[in-house]
Amino acid sequence: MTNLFSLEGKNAWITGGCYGIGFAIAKAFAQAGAAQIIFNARSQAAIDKAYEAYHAEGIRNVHGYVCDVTDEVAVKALVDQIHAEVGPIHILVNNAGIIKRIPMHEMKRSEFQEVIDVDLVAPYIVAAAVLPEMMERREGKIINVCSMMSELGRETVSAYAAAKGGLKMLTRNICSEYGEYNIQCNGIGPGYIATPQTAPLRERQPDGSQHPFDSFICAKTPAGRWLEPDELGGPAVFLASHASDAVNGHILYVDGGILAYIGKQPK
Ligand code: NAP
Ligand code: GCO
Repeated sequence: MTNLFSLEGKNAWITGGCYGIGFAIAKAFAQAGAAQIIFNARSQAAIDKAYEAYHAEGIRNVHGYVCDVTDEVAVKALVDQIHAEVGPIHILVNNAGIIKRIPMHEMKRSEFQEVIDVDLVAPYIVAAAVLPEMMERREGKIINVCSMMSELGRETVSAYAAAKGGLKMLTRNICSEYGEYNIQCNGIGPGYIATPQTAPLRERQPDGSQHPFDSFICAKTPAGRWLEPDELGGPAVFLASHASDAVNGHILYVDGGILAYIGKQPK
């Protein structure tokens, strides 16, 4: 029986795969045998730093490109460059994302728009750019990195929740529109993961005490802890592999049970 979870012979593009969740997913893909790993960032400095991190992990079949995922012209040009320099794109992970934590009534329209552009419009831009080759090949995997905020709201993250909620439905619509081409588009919904994006929510208070939000999330997670980026690797490999060929339009929540749990009663 062939290894359904193998990514051998597959090239994978993880947007924003320099660190955090994207880097963890790329590592897992490499461990699953991916042929080539492709990532991008907005600066060459970030690319160079990421190469060091990949090489430190022994991953050398990796290709980094400077590209802002909100720039449609640059994304389309990068797809052509990847085809010329690396080969086909079998797997796309729309990972790149930002968050702005500002009360909605205080948020500038430009700030709201920036979050929407990166977290919702860019996944559309990048997916639309890689779909033609997947359609022609009649095979492809698209994984959109959603969020707890694809299902839940909270104070100060209105733009992010709107984007991630939209990304859930974009995932389902790509599934609906392109399933006939043997393209599977699913979402992965991380819970609360210890990355630079959530570092402000875990910072020690001036008196050395736990950040209130840190305590809150530990109480909301059955395991009583933040999750690590590497814990997303296995679920991402599943969604990128033939093991999930019959899974389409699904958001796989990797949240340690947050969505199932009312939360630990305060002592
Ligand atoms: P992170 O540590 O802030 O990393 C985000 C990555 O996206 C960075 O590599 C960043 O590169 C890149 N990026 C941002 N805007 C970009 C743009 N316009 N063009 C190209 N690259 C861009 O975030 P993370 O925690 O790893 O999160 C990764 C994804 O998971 C995001 O979509 C996030 O919303 C989602 N997520 C995170 C959590 C969590 O708890 N951490 C939970 C659920 C979902 P730069 O260095 O250039 O900024
Ligand atoms: C926040 C966090 C979350 C996480 C993630 C949860 O401010 O609540 O940043 O939004 O990033 O999206 O799944």
